[in-house]
Amino acid sequence: MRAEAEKLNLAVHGVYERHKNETDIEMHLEEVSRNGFSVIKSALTVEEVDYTRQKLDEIYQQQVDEFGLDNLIALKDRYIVRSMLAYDDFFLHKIACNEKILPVIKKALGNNISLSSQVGILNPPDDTLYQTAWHRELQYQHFTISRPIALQSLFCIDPFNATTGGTFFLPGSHLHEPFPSDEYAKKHEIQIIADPGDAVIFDALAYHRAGVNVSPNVRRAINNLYTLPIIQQQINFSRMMNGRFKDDPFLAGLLGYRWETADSVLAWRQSHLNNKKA
Ligand SMILES: O=C(O)CCC(=O)C(=O)O
Repeated sequence: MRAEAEKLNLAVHGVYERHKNETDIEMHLEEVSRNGFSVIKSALTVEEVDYTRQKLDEIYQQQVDEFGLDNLIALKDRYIVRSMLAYDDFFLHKIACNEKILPVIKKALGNNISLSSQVGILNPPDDTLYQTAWHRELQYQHFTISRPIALQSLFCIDPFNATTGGTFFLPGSHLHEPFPSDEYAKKHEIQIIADPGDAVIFDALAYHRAGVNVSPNVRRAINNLYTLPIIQQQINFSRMMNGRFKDDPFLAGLLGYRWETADSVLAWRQSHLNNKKA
């Protein structure tokens, strides 16, 4: 991709200041900064996609059995799989810490990152997802900010297209406080057309929505929300992991061990003292 970009040398007139990218990571971040989203091709191999598809369905069935389908329907949480990385390390290493995605997230957010949520979406052919309504992942928030505090990676596990109901984004919507008018949204929405294994990186303030799936098959996706640790995790992964990966400096942050609220002044001071001595 860099080689293609280097061939371009667009003529400009009256331009003093011009953005230049040295790497693909910077190019993706330029797209995220201007549009709110960027597509990364082939983040997963064909074998990894197959494994993900099968495991997503298995974990979903486990969660349905645990909580009951009627209860999930009552919560509008049907077709949603939660926290797969606590069930299978594949979802930690190959999805949340994906080697093509994580460097982009780290370049934007730094090394102190918390994973707020990891959610699988099984967009069904014969029903409509709650997520077809426009939303920001940072729900109820109507501010903009000069640099991202939360980014997402949305993995395409099945084809994303007009028939399967690929995700729609509103370009630049992370740069404006309110949701735009309905006419504007209808006119400017862009649907992601992507292959299984591709992923979309996006600003958590960018408005997006799932499309309606009119194909005969389920459209699976996985949404990871990475935030600065000033934002609370949706589900406490460190507790679900039960001490696993606590000694890994990066994963201890990603899973939330490092950001847990201290129980008392004494506990806070003690843990800071232990860190200083370590
Ligand atoms: O399923 C999709 O295409 C989008 C899912 C979504 O909007 C979400 O997880 O927030």
